Amino acid sequence: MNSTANRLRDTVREASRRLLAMSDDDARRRPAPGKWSPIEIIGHLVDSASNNHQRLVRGLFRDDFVFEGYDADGWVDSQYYRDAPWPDLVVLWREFNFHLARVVEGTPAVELEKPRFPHALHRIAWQKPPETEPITISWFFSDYLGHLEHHLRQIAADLAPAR
Ligand code: NI
Repeated sequence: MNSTANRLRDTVREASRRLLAMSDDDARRRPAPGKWSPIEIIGHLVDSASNNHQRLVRGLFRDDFVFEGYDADGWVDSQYYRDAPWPDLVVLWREFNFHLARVVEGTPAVELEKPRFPHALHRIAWQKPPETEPITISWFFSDYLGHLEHHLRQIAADLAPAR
């Protein structure tokens, strides 16, 4: 599990360097009408970090893993991420993820690998596992990282010069 925590830390450290070098205009530009700008994507990733932080820590105190989802678009709109100070939001996102990496690193392997059932990850995870089989926090955290990497690729692709 340390490898996933390390990968999260490396990914976020590297990405935040690139994001902090991005101009304010680029950060706020929507690639197409109705699509998120980079600042809205990072806002969505702050929502992902905060929701999954709750699931991660609460999950340690119980045998199941049934948690509510959230309306990603509604959350991004209602918090006015588009008007947030860009460097501050990037730093919030970076530090929140460094905290998550520390939490997972400090959690005993037996807790990370313990089968948890029932779960809601067939509804709320990024790559949805079967409803009928137990999940582990280790799997959940890898899925969290996969979702984060997916959105960083999205920012890079949106910024790439038009072909
Ligand atoms: Ni997403």
